[in-house]
Formats: sequence, structure tokens, C-alpha cells
Amino acid sequence: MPRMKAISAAVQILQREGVRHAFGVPGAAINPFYAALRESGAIAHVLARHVEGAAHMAEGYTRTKVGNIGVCVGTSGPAGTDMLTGLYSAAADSIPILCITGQAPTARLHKEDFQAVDIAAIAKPLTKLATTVLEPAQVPGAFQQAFHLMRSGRPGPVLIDLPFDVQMAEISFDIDAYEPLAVHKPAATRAQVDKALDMLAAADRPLIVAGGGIINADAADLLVEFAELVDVPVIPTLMGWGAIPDDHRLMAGMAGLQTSQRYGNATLLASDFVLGIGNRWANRHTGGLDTYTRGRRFVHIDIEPTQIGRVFAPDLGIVSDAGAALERFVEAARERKAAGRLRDRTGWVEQCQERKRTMLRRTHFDDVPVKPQRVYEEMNRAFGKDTRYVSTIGLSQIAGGQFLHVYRPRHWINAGQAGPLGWTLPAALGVCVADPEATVVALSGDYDFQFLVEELAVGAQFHLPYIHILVNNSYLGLIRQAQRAFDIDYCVQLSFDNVNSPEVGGYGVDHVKVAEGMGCKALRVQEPGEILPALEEAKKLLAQYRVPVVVEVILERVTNISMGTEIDNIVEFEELASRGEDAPTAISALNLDQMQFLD
Ligand SMILES: Cc1ncc(C[n+]2csc(CCOP(=O)(O)OP(=O)(O)O)c2C)c(N)n1
Ligand SMILES: [Mg+2]
Repeated sequence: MPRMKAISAAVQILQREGVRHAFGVPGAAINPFYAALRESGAIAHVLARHVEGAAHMAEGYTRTKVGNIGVCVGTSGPAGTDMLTGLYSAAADSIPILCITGQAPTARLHKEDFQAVDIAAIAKPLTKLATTVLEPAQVPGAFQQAFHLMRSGRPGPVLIDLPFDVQMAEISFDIDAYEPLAVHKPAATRAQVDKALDMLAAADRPLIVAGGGIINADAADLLVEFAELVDVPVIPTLMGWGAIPDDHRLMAGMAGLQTSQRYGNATLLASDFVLGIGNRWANRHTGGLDTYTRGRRFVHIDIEPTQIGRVFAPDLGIVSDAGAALERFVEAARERKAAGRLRDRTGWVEQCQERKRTMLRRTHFDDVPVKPQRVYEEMNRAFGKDTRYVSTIGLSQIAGGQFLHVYRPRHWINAGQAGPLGWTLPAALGVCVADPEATVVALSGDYDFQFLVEELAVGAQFHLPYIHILVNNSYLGLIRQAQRAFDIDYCVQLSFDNVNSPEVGGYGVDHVKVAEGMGCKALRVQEPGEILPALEEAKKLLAQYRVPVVVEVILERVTNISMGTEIDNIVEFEELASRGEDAPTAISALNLDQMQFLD
């Protein structure tokens, strides 16, 4: 049996489990891992500038491709605590990442050694497993178990903490005798699926709510096939966006309090039955549960048994992997179709389409400073269907969710539940590593951009080219808007006179200089007509220099974006679209003069 350091066995297992990239920041307590990584030569390492950045890169990497598991690495003490936000964000969105930390030697763990912190205890509620491995011979088993857990059931992150002496100790290990553990995923039975289909058949205005579980299960094609078979419109959640293309006739829009369309909410409110698959009834999707559930029946399909009934009691709950359930749904629906047992849904589908055509918000504004809505209109013009968008939180992300278009799974990469500021930039870098050929477009407000801005240097150093749309209102815009309820505008302003950059006109940070200082390219846009040319120029710069390109659009300082506390009470702050030219890049082009509002 080969003898080797326990940490070399760990690196061999990473390789065997399919890991080809890692994101991290070295330190003394994790140097044995870096030595083993160098020796192996099979795993490329991206050196982050902040350990939180490494964790978000790992998330972006996982979220981009089926089967990917992002690995983030840090030393003992503050490196682990820096990565907690990434663990939280990954856990919240059911994303597997593996976080590996160094630790003080076992004999000194309780002596308040330099940078010795009980990271496993701290990370426990954020992970499927968080463990400090105390026995060197347990290192292979810990990694084997980690991959098993990350891939089984509801996916999620794992943290493995390795004391220095444990990493260095010699063990017997033979990678040829190593086998990844079988992955466990519950599957719906035919009887369960038939019951759900009977309920769907009894409904007059049914909908499918498609969650991120469908994307995790790589089952978007099955979803579309099933929806087409039964001819039932689909409302994707924020995490499920892209599971059905925005321009599909059965794509009914998104529902929710913020990242939603007027037609999505109206369709949900008009429905009498909802089949939720791989979703979790997030509160930004449902709003008040009375409004959301009144007058309709629900089936909830989730891979995690304890998710059923967590938010509200469905009429039927089924524990299943979304893909396994959809396979059965397709099979059963085909049989019902062949037997002529499926109902004609034409009328209901047409009503949903009519709402999608007519209940639009205006995007075409010519104001200077630019109104944010116009930015998304120009992005729709500039970026094709294969664009992978990356965003986290803020008015920027919310308006992006309302106005952008997504056509493919894993092309809206968003920290849905945790919404940590700073996430966008490093996550976009992780996306670039996972799919170097992709057009990656990140979307940030100025504050999100500034949060982990040092990671731009990583993009320049490692040639990870993407376009970063920076919508600058010099405000913590979302929080400013929320403070209207308190009648304050307090601690949310980012404006100041920059003594070095009078040209930013009191907007504070000179993002162009910052980006250039980091080795990236940057353009600043002040007028609506300049946006599209700048986006085209950014594509050229990207191709030429292979570094991140920032396009900053100076926005008007105060724009309130449509949102509310109930899905039947979303507040609109701008006038709505009343002619085709008000929303020229809306998915279903307005029927110009024949517009009939349904609300
Ligand atoms: C770590 C963290 N702290 C605070 C928040 C709360 N928060 C959400 S959006 C936001 C302001 C975002 O400002 P910006 O990125 O400029 O976007 P804008 O809303 O102006 O478009 C804040 C502070 C958060 N999401 N994450
Ligand atoms: Mg802002």
C-alpha cells in the first residue's frame, strides 16, 4: 500500500472526484495542502485577493456547470471566518462547495493558539458537514463523505478543517482502491405523480412553479417537455429562471415582490392550481401567504423531506429529485395524451400570453442622468441568448430581474436567498473559470461593486474576461428606497467630492480609475444613447485584452423600482408602457396601438 502524507491523499481524492480548479488564499497552516497541490499539478489554483472572494468564486464555478463542485481553500482562523458568507450563500441556494481550511496542530487546539478558532463549530449551521479531522487516517473518509453529502439529497456545502499535523502525517492510501460513494436522490413514484396529475387535470387554470432544483437536477429540458405535453404555463422562481426560455409561449413570467413582472404576478393570482417543483416558496416569491395561497391548491415536490410544509402546507407533498419526478411526469403525461385524457388548455394559455404582451413596464426613457430601466433595455439589445448573467442584490439586481431576458439554465447566476453584497464580482470570475468560452456579464450597483472590488485584480492576473455593468446611483439604492417607510434617507449616501476626480461630479468613487488601477479596462457612460456603443466597445476590449471590462453607467440618483409587500399590491413608481416603443425589448413585443390593459 502506498504511503503518503494525509494531505496528498486528500488532493488525490479531489482529483478523483472531478476537481480541476480551486480558489483560495494560502497561509502557514494550509501550506501542506499547497505543497500537495503543487506536487499533483492536476488542479489549477486561482489566487483570490480576499478569502470571501474565493468562496464566492467557488459558488460561481459550481453554479455554471452541471456536476461542478467549487473548492475554496484558506488557512486557519480568519480565512475560515471570511468564507462563512460563501458557505451561507451556497447553503441557502442549495449549491455544493467544498471549503478546506488549515488548522493549528491538534495538540494546541485548546491553547488559544495563533489563529486557532473552532471553525467547524462556527460553520455547522451553514453546511451539510463541518468537521475538524483529528485522525490522519480519517482524512480520506472525510473527503469521500464530503463529496457524497454534497451531491446527495438537497445539495449544499461542506467544510473540512485540517490541523497542520494531520495534514503532514503519513498514512497508507491507494487511490486505485478509492471509489466515490453512490449518490442518494429520492425519486417520485408513479402513483404519486398520477395523484398530482389528477389534481392538475381537475384545475381550470393550472401553473407550474419551476425552482432552482430543476436546474440543479439538470432537468430543464424535461420541464419544458412536460409543460408542453400538458400545455400548462410555467412561472420560474428567481433560482429557476432560465429553466424555460423567456420567449417560450408557456413562459408566463416571474412572480414575486421584487424580481417579477406584472404579468407574472397577475397570472399567478389568476391561477387555481400550482405544481411547485424544486422550489421552496421563498418569501420574496410568495409575499404574504394568504394572498399567495388563497383560492388555489398546491402540490409541492422537493428533494428534501423537511422542506415539505415548511412554509405552508401543500395539498400534496412529494419527496423527489426534480429530474426524477419530471421523468415520471413526462412518462405519465405522454400516456394520458395518447389516451386523449389531457384537457385543452388553449384558452388559459392565451390569457397568460395576453398578459405577457400587455402588462409591461416602461424601459425607454431618454433622461440624463440615465434612468436604470434604459440600461436593461440596452443590455437586451447588446447581449445574446447565450449570455451568462451574474448578480446578487440591490435595485440593480431587482430591475435586472424585471427587465433582462434569460433563455437557458445556468444563465442567470444569482445569490438568491443570502444576497451578500460583493458576491457578484468574484462569482463572475468563478463563472469564467468554469466556462472560459462564455459571454459573462455581471450586474452590480456601485456598493455591491465596491464590496469586494479587489477581486478585479484576480480577473486581470488570471485573464478571466467578463463585462461588468456597474449602475452607479451613488446610493445604497435598495435601502434608500426601503427607508421611505421610515421617512429617512440616512447612512445610505455614497456621494462625496472626489478630490482626485472632479469629473465624477460628486458621485464619489472614480470606478474607472479603480478598475484601471487593478489592471482592467473601464468605460464610463453618462447618456442613454452612449450605452449601446459602450457595450459594443466593451466586447472589443474584452477580446483584445482578455481582462474584465467595467462599463459604468451614471444613473439618476433616486429611482424607485417597482416592488411591494404583497404580490397583488406591487407599487409602480414610473408610468407603465402604453405603446410598443415604451418597452421595445420586452419579450412579447407590444401590439402597438391595440394594447388592452387587463388590470
Ligand atoms: C453584506 C450585506 N450587507 C448589507 C446588505 C443590505 N443591502 C442590500 S442592497 C444594499 C445596497 C446596495 O447598493 P448598490 O449595490 O449600490 O445597489 P443599488 O440598490 O443602489 O442598485 C444593501 C446595503 C446586504 N445585502 N449584504
Ligand atoms: Mg447604488
